[in-house]
Amino acid sequence: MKRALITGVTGQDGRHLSELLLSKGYEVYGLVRGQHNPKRAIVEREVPDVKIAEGDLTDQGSLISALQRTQPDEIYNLGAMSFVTLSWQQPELTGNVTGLGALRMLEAIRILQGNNRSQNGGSGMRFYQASSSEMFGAAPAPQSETTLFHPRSPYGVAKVFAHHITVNYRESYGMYATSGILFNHEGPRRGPEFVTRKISRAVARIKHGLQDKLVLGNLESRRDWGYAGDYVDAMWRMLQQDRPDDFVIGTGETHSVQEFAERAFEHVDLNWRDYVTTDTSLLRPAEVDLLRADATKAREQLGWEPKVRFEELVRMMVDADLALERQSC
Ligand code: NDP
Ligand code: GDR
Repeated sequence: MKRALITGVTGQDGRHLSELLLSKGYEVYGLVRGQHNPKRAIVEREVPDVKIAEGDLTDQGSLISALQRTQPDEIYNLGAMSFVTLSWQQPELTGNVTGLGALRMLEAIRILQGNNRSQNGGSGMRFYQASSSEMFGAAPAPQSETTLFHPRSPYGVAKVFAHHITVNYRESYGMYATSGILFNHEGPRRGPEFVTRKISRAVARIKHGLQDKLVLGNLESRRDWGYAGDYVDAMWRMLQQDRPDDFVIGTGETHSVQEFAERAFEHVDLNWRDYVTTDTSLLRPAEVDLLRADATKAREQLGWEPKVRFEELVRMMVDADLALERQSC
């Protein structure tokens, strides 16, 4: 039986990936930080077969101990301070967790495995780094594996560091270290601080009479939005390749924040214009205007394609929030 360790198991992707790996027969360990982490209960409820391993990406020793205890074949480094807006308020913490956290996990693997250049050979631990389309930032679309990075936030900069250090450990030590450059992916498990979930939740609450308006920031920015359940499958496929590599994952479609809001309100027979207002305090110091993936390499080499498209994603999220909010009525 294969063993996997997932950092960020309490997050959106961590829970989707846990379900996927458990369904494939893996023994799954999830790294959880903190003394009284309220998200731990969510993991225990939604994916009870995940075994919890204590640890924090800012604590090198805890990562070495977690690897020693769990002896994983595959490590998925999904843990991060992942909210772009907050990264301007807490840039150092973002660099520490999102950037240096990846380095610490790579160091933990290197220390435990030694510099034996066992790029795969079947024996080494395989490492997956959760890289992001935010690394592209202001780079022209469509963005692929060969597009130059131009990050626009402390978060994007931290992810660029994590990405390059992953490539560097692969080249320096022959480690099996792969980086998945994923474009935005969403779903009912998305945190409420992100714009798609903020919209779907507000639409549901407005429909149920629990809220009367929705305040947003930049309506013009465009994102390549896919479904998280599809994207964790791409992560797993990457670590099944003979050789470590980098892959862009996205749908190839791009839509504005306004379009997302339009579709979401339409789904419950409301007009977005009657409810949405904007507030300049929600604008970012530097924005990423346009993201659209060129995921040709993933399609050809991994056989990966997104199953859920934009319209279905919007409906799925609104329906899930309608059901959730109904309980509070
Ligand atoms: P979430 O914000 O939902 O989850 C982030 C996870 O990181 C949480 O489990 C959180 O734990 C954990 N974490 C935060 N700080 C630490 C720390 N110091 N030590 C250990 N774990 C920590 O993110 P997603 O699931 O959406 O994303 C997963 C990864 O993929 C992230 O790295 C994100 O940056 C990246 N990514 C996401 C994309 C997306 O569209 N969703 C696209 C591209 C990349 P806790 O619950 O304790 O806070
Ligand atoms: P993003 O996601 O920054 O792309 O990062 P987010 O949903 O936060 O923003 C997307 C776009 O929407 C605009 N926007 C708003 N955003 C938020 N959060 N709240 C608002 O009220 C609002 N109004 C407009 C933003 O300006 C932006 O243009 C996500 C995260 O998951 C990262 O961790 C990940 O790496 C990238 O996706 C790919």
